[in-house]
Amino acid sequence: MPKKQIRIGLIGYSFMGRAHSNAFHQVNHFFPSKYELVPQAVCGRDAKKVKEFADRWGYASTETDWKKLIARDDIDLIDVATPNNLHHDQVIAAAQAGKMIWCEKPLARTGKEAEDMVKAVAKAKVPNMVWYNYRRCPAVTLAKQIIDSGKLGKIFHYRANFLQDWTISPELPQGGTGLWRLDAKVAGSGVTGDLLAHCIDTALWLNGDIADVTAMTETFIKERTHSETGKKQKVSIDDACSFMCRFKNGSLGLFESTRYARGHKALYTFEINGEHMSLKWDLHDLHRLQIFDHKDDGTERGWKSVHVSDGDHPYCGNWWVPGLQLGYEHSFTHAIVEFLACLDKRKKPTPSFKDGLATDYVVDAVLGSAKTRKWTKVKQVKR
Ligand code: SOE
Repeated sequence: MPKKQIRIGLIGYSFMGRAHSNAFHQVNHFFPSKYELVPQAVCGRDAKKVKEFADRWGYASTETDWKKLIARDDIDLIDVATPNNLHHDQVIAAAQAGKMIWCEKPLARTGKEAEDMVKAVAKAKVPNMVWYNYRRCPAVTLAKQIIDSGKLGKIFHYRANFLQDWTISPELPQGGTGLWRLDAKVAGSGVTGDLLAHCIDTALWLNGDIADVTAMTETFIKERTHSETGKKQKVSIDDACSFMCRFKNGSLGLFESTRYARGHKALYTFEINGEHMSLKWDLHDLHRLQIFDHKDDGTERGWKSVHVSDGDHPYCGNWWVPGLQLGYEHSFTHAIVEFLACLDKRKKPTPSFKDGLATDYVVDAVLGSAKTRKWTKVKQVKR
């Protein structure tokens, strides 16, 4: 039977453009389904660079104006892999053109922007997904399955960190290609929207919604040269953020993120403690899930480190033989696998834009609380 083609128009071709493009190819090869993903066109402002990218990653054509890309009728799905300030307009235009949409995280710079995007896809009734890829690491998906089985019992604690160290030098400029994450106008916020957003998305998925938060943020380097203007300008992103929260299920949450933890490159860790069982995960060792089960025999009780690579572990059966581990890039492939499975069953894919909005509301509450120094309620999203 001929496959149903999904012709992709990618906007943006940097770090995430590569991560997504790699996933398109891997899905076709490793997770054959009734769909075939076709890299139809890629869009970026620099015609020469975008052409080089298209040749390397197998895109049939290029555009330098995203509005033209969205207007094309040979594109079924728009994949937004641009800096955060562009998500809002690109997503809304894509929805109005009736395209399916994938959007890089965070969905938007603020909850307000994300609300517009959620409304646009609801009105257009187009399938949508935010690239919160860490949900789709096999060990994290396994944690979700174990939690959903009820084996943990009542949940008491959830804690997560995302630690990096790449902005410690005061000489590092802010703004422009590669460094827009340091420019609040473009990024929306610093570590809260960039890194904690991942931790929040996973937490909402594993442990349910957050009711309220209390937070503190710090900007350690107050001024940096802007790479586009060449001028010293105030830094208005949060360099570090810690927050406490209450989940609606009664458990307590503790989150920390910084780009000033010397020695840590992308140390995303989470731990969940239940009445009977605890689970721990670490992005630097992402193919392992640590499990402590109090129901184990007393003499043999202890933390076990499960190498998540067996055929019956999530997604693993489609890859290599047991024992050969998967990495960061596979999480993007699995995100698409889930999207296609939902498309096939006419179900709404996740993480959806509504899920993205829920995370943006937590980010807003965290940043708001850091300013007011007060406990702040999180706006809730009906899902
Ligand atoms: C920041 O350094 C960053 O690249 C984030 O933007 C990504 O979302 C995260 O997965 C890794 O770190």
